[in-house]
Amino acid sequence: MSLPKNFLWGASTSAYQVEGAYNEDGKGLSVQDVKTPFPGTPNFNVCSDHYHHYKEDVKLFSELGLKAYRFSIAWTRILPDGDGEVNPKGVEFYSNLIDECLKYGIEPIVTMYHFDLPYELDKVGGWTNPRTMDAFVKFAKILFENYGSRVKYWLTINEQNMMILYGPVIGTTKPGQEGLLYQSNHYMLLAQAKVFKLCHEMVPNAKIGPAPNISVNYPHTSKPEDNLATLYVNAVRNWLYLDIAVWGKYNPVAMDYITKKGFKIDITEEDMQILREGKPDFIAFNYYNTATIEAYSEKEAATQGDQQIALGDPGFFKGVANEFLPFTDFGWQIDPLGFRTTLMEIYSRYHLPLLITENGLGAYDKVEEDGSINDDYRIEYLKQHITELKRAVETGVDVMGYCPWSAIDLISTHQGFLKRYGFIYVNRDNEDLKDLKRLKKKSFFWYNNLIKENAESL
Ligand code: BGP
Repeated sequence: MSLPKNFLWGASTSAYQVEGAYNEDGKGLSVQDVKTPFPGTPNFNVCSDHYHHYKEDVKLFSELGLKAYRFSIAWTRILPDGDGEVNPKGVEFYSNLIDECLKYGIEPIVTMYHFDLPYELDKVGGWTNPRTMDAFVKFAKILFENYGSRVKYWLTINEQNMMILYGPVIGTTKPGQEGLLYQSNHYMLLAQAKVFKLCHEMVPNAKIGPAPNISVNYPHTSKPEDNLATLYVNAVRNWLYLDIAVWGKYNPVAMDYITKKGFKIDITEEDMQILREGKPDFIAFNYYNTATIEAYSEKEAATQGDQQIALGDPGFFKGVANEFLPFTDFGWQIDPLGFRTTLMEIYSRYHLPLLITENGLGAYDKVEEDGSINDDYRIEYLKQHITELKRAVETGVDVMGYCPWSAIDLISTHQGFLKRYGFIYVNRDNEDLKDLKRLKKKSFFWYNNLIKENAESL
């Protein structure tokens, strides 16, 4: 079974993790710029300094053979305070980046918002305030006006579900806002639906979709209670977001959880109309692994997690280790078959083309004396996942492209530069910026070859 000739072999980054230049050329501050980094990890001021290296980086992406580059636009470069004056320098930077991609025949896939809410909007309540929803629509309009003729693929919000479930870890939920979590979620969903509609009106040839983090999870045992707990996790983590994006309907199981947890949401009939009217053309999603779930008694204490280590919610569900799956060096389980299952399940539910916008292995990479980086573990991880992707396609799942995380090393949300994902090594660490030199890893040459042969060998 062959993948389509126009398959979007890509790779991903996000603005706040790769660009640096956090206060240059008129950029405003985002919540990521002002947050306190995890102990031992750097701030986001320089990152991989992609802002100043973008020409060199895009040239490397073309040598890598990328057909697509998925990056995000820093809202605060375009609108420094979130919804006021446009910053022409910011507009120019992404215009140049897009042109640079197109020059090499690389399709830009643009995420509008990847965890970096403008700080000025955060100060007035962030997503708890409907003003942020209007600001996002205004921001999207500026992007369509400026880049609509050149960008064919748009993604609205990266991992909205993870921002809701793990907001304090990602740096997107402030203490005191917890009770309004699902009200914020509702405003984000409304903003997204409005932007879907706006995109179709303003750039009818472009395609747009959501970009949550989706995985279909397992009950730990065949105990009916574990199965029910898993149903809740899948609804709260996955289907809540996709049912609204695609059908404009709140998932009833997720709604039951939201209500029982005591969250209040103000939903009007007009809102539901907006949600029904905004339709995506495809579903993009990030996949790192699955979770394994047990029932969780109300009497037990809550457990912590991160985007990929399932949290526990007393009375509903608890994430436990899956005894059949290995772990990465950073405690995330590795589940290529779960990737196939997830692709098949999403496609069976929604019948829309799928685009993988993140998947990859965070690891400690070592530069050898001769400058080589032998990341065979990353090659193995990607090989296994792409093999399962092909098997999903064989069963009839429509997959548009695959953009692993990440095109180039960048700052991880938790471990800074200790945990690397890129095909291209960036010579810096958590303490020292060094020379920021770019080095091709072994996985670079492997991926380049895989793209050339359209993964026929897998
Ligand atoms: C996803 C985010 C990315 C990225 C990735 C890896 O949830 O969308 O921004 O950071 O996870 O996570 P980490 O950096 O924590 O290893």
